Amino acid sequence: MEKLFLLKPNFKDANVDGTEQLYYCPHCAMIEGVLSYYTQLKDKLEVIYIDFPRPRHKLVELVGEENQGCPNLVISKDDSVGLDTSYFMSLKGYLFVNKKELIVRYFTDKYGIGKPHP
Ligand SMILES: N[C@@H](CCC(=O)N[C@@H](CS)C(=O)NCC(=O)O)C(=O)O
Repeated sequence: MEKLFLLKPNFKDANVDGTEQLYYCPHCAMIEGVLSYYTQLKDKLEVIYIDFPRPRHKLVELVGEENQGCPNLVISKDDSVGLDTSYFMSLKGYLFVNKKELIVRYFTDKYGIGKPHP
């Protein structure tokens, strides 16, 4: 099953301002919006919420330290038989993509959901 990693909201980031300001990841929020529009995706994907601080261990185990940006969709080659996955990166037998535009492209190709209006 495809694993979709999203950051939990309400994190602090000392690298931005060193204060108590809380943040959410706007890229993950966009994916959350798509999941709420197309609720059938929630039955198809394993959605895994992880904490903001790096290293993000569950993700690093799959795709390595340098690829832990979120949102991140990790799939196996079996998940994508017959689909164009040329825009995925490949590591340790997994395919992954960590750009929101490409994650929703996969959802459209595989599950037939709508596309972002141009
Ligand atoms: N181009 C990516 C940007 C995603 C992004 O910058 N995510 C941040 C969190 S808001 C992140 O995980 N950055 C890398 C890191 O913190 O290690 C997208 O469109 O999805």
